Amino acid sequence: MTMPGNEKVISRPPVFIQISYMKRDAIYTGGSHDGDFIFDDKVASVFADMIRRSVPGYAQTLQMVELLAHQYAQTDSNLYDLGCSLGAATIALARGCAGRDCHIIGVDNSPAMIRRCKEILKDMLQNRPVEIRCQDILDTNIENASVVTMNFVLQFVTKEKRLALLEKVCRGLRPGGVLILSEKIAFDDPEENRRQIELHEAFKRAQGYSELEISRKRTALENVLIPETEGTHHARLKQAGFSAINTWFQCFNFMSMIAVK
Ligand code: GEK
Repeated sequence: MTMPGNEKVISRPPVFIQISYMKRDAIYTGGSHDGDFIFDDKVASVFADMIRRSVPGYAQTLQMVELLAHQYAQTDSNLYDLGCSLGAATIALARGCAGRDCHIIGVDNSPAMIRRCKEILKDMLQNRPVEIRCQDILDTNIENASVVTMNFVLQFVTKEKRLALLEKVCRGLRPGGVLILSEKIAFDDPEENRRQIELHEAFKRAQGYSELEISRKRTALENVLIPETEGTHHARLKQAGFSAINTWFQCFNFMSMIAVK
């Protein structure tokens, strides 16, 4: 593909976390599983496989984060990956803005994720300077930013705090900067909501998860991952100060939006 200024974007494979890090997720197969889902060592050790087999379109969102970073990253600006987990979207940002003197910052409040993320990035980005912080994204200062990604992260933030977080992101973006917001979503119509949940569960079955694993994970996430409708997201992004808001991707009850300042 040829971009403005005749730069070339090479279409690359979308799975950025190397196969060597892909230990199979079998967390919900045996034993007892009480309590809410947490991003601990056990989850971090299988996360690359877990998210790939649980989120339809995940690989596509990473591929487009790279493309969108290439399109929107401004020279001498900061690029943030909020809720970076193992750094998959951080790598996509780094690849997208290559050669533009951008500073890349990945943030996650799970020490287990951050430990593993640092190992993976050392391996995969070699000498690229990327800053990885173990911090709550509610406390992260956003400044001089041109691209911010929240790839399936806002859904874990308490509903009451979501607007203030998006306002902060918008304030920290340069004019023309973008937020890429990917989320699991809900639907107003209960019938449609049920249908989309069934389709998502069919996807998980096709990825090799058993009925037991699917139902245990559903219970564990119930109080932790709170999805909202596309309408709620668009209205909130507008209220937060973004001028152009679009959904660029949807697969069942998973969606990715781009919001331009
Ligand atoms: C990817 N973006 O691979 N502050 C910091 N981190 C947080 C917070 C918070 N308040 N809440 C949740 N997290 C990644 C995938 S996973 C998505 C993101 C999923 C972190 C949490 O620790 C976890 O690592 C991540 O957000 C969510 O593109 O598990 O569905």
